[in-house]
Amino acid sequence: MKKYDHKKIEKKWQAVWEKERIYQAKDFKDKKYYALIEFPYPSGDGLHVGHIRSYTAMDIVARKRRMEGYNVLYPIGWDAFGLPTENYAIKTGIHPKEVTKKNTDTFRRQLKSLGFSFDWNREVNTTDPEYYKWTQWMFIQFFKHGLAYKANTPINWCLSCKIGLANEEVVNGRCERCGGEVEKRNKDQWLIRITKYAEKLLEGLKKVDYIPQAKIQQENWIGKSEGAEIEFGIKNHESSIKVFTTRPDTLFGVTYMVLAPEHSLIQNLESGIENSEEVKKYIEAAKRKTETERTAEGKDKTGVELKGIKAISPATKKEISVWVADYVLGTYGTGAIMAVPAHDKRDHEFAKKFNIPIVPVIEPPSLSSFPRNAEDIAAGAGPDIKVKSECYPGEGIMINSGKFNGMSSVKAQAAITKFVGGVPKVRYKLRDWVFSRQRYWGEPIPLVFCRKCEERIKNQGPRVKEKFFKGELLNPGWVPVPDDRLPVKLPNIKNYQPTDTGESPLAAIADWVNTTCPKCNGPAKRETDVMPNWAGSSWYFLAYLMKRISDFQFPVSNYKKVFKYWMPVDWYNGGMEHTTLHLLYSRFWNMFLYDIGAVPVAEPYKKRTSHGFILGEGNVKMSKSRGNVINPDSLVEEFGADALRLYEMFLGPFDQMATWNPRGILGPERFLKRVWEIGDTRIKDQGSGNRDEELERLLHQTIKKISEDIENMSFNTAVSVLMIFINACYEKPAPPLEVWKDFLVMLAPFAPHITEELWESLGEKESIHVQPWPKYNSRLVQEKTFELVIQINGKIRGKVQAETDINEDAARALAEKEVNRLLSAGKIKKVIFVKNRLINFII
Ligand code: ANZ
Ligand code: ZN
Repeated sequence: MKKYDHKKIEKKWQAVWEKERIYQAKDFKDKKYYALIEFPYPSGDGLHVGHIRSYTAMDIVARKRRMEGYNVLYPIGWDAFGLPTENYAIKTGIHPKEVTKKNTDTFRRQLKSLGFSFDWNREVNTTDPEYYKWTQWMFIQFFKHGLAYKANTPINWCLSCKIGLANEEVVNGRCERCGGEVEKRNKDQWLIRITKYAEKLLEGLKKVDYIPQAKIQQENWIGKSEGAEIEFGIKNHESSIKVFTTRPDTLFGVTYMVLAPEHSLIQNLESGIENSEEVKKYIEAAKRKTETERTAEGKDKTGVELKGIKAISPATKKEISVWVADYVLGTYGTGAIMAVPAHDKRDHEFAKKFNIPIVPVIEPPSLSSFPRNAEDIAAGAGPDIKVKSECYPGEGIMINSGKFNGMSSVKAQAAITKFVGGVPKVRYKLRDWVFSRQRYWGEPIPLVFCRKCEERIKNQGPRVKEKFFKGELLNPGWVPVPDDRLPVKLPNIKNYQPTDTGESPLAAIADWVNTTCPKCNGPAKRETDVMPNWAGSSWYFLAYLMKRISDFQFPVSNYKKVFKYWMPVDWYNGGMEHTTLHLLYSRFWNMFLYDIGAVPVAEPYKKRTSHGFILGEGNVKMSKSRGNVINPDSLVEEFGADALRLYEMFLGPFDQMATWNPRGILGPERFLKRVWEIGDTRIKDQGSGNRDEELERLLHQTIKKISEDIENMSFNTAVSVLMIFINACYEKPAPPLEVWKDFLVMLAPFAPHITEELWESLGEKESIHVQPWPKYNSRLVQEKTFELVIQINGKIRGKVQAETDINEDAARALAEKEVNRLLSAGKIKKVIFVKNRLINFII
């Protein structure tokens, strides 16, 4: 027997596949299939075993589709802008471009060593100027259509590093790099109006096949709420407090109001606030907290009353206290609430802590012990203890609500809104997308600022303004760089450290910043913020279709034909951690391109699934500091890519978390050695005409099971079925050639190298990876025997293995033997026989 030399075999076939381009997708060959994985960020750590899990899974799907006759596109590229690379550059002075090149070279080598069937011909890199010229062009489309605007928004500011941090760099309210304090600071930044698409993004979810968790997470993130805006007057003051509430039915139960610490009204009211020092101190402290910290459930509620300020309830006309408290956010609704402690849990906690009255206004259908009106409570009657200590968030019958008493609370929503002149309102949790980073390693935002153009827009009448793009009117002075001057390239610089003022390091490059206005040729300055990481990954599934991306010219409509052919992506697998950011951003981005006529479908992904993380031993995260990161290179070296691929699929249910077991790969390795032994020695020696009905049956059952398992991403059970099959073969002198061939074809998507080698050794001239996927014979799939259930008077009394399709007489004989003792007690009056299922003796 030849040795199973995985190193030699794997190298050999990888070279052949590359040369013969068997995984190359062909434009416009009918029956297309687009399989997609989330392209990696090429970090300095190299490929992670978690990447391999997801990529192997989709590789198996892609390979099966090719065998089913589809023209498959399974592409790969690099999401290469990002902070780790930039931080590394700051530390070492090595240009991020060089770092990226080195890291992508490593990733490419590693991915190739695993035998993935990627179409390497279409490799893209988001940091390639030919790539980001398109990202910039698309940003300009957002701008031209009025969906990009500059606004003063808070950023995370590290007080000791003196730089703005991305959200993911803030850990527990502290700077990830130095551990220092982080506070919110306001800065002018570019935002993209994703909120305009909130409803469309929700609607679109109805038409796609995403795993339920992904849909739910997106729905929650978009967070649609239907309610009303209601105004409360302020005593002796001309301004008012507007609140957004989803429960206008509880209006008579409002016992205080809260303004978010960011609320601008606090400044307006300042002269009337008796304890304004205390209030200011509270607001300062709130600035240091993240939203998650502020709103965490069970967190001790804090707040300060605005002494001297009273609001007037539009329902009862009574005076109520006004507070500032950080559990109310400045960024949601109107940044102010009407608090109803009897029916809202957060308000309830707050009211208990600060001894604020609690007035129930809805009686749960099951409880009737509420005091009937507010006067009773004021008179000291007090609500039932049970009611006072709990709060009832549900619907029911109105009480303590004047003329609305007795009405159902659901009906009261509209009635009370109308009664106080409120306005029905739909709100979304979704916020506009902050699209600025004060960094270097990102796509430059392709806009310049021109004073002269700003003056022209500001000073001229509406008639003249028609010449301008919406974005120019929204952002006077900002002018987009014309298409023929794209890309705006990142200049080479020496110092990647952000400036003291928190500006991007680009701001320090005077000859890059100073430019001329493309509109009026006057002096202008470039925008120095760059785009966030999420920009390039928002449309990369289109970039793959543009093939040699640099060959293509503007506008996007030049690619309509290829987009139309390939889109949408048929199956997209990726991490759950990307459901609310990347997945939502890219759906939005594509929807916008659809609306401007650049792409053929609104929803980019037909189907979305997700994989579970791989944890290190002891169920802890794999990390450098723990020293438990698994290096795939040494596993490929020692056991081979095929063994590693099989092990990753065998690790456990694909959609669940799995724990890495260093000895786990031994099972797949043993399996492959058996495959090799059978294929290399026994098959070659056999003559034709060999038949084995038992193995044939098992083969067809295996085909059926594997075919279904792959579609359901149940890869671990698929691998075990393959193992069962090989164990059965191993018991025999030699499996028949035709059976063996089908088995190899089925194994090929999982272990592409060994199967190709054994296939070739059978004298086959064409690659195993272009063979048709085997079909099963449904007659053979049926078990030869089944478990006959034996009943006596309808009760199960025993079970016995019987031949499939056994007739009644034979079944009766078998069954009588089995339950002989029990039957002898009485006379058999009747026998009920259900073919291939059961026999029932009535005695
Ligand atoms: C009174 C009320 C009574 C409320 C009640 C709820 C229950 P969703 O459903 O998530 O949209 N709210 C409004 N703006 C807020 C803000 N900026 N920060 C914190 N909370 C805010 O939540 C809407 C409800 O959350 C609103 O309805 C308001 O409290 C609160 F029995 O008004 B409600
Ligand atoms: Zn100008």
